[in-house]
Amino acid sequence: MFIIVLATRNQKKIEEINQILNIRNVVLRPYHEYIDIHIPEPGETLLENSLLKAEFVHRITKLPALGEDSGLFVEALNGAPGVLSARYEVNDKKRIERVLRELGNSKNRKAWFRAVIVYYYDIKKYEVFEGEIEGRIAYEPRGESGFGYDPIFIPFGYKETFAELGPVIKNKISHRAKALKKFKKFFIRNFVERQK
Ligand code: ITT
Repeated sequence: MFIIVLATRNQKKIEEINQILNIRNVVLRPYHEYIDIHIPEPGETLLENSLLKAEFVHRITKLPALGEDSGLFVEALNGAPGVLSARYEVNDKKRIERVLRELGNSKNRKAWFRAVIVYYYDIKKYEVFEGEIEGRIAYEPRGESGFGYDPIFIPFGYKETFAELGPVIKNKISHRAKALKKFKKFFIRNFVERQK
């Protein structure tokens, strides 16, 4: 059994990563099973934060680690909340209210989610994977599923928000799904097929 430690405390992210990755003989374990600490995210980019999380967890556990930093970027807000998505307000409800308030009745509602994943597998050895999905911001929150900004994000080509579409569709098309699929390909090529 091959263990990969997930460098995230976000339970919803953990569920999504588990549903999307699903690699035979690979077990994903959240890092709080090894150490109970909050990893700070002081970086100015998703990559900096993702790398910091993955490297930290690898150093502590000595196991391969997967870091993920993501965010919602709104064009009319000059890319905000962006890398500050998790820190924009104290909870999801307030974060959503703030985005809707700042956007007001703006006709330009273009937005995109972005995820940067770092697979840190040995000292100074890591690989980066990115995924993005474009869409627009709804005028009010809709739907119950998912987390974060899902109730106000309508992916391109759909009328429903991520929170209305639910996990089966979201986990096929999301920023996280795109980045994780690239990782899965890399992982299978380099760590599974080589052992055959
Ligand atoms: P970890 O750092 O422990 O992984 P976190 O929630 O703080 O958990 P990030 O720092 O990567 O994660 O912040 C990402 C934030 O961006 C997240 O809290 C949401 O507010 C938002 N976000 C990212 N992906 C999202 C998604 O798929 N759906 C809705 N919101 C998302």
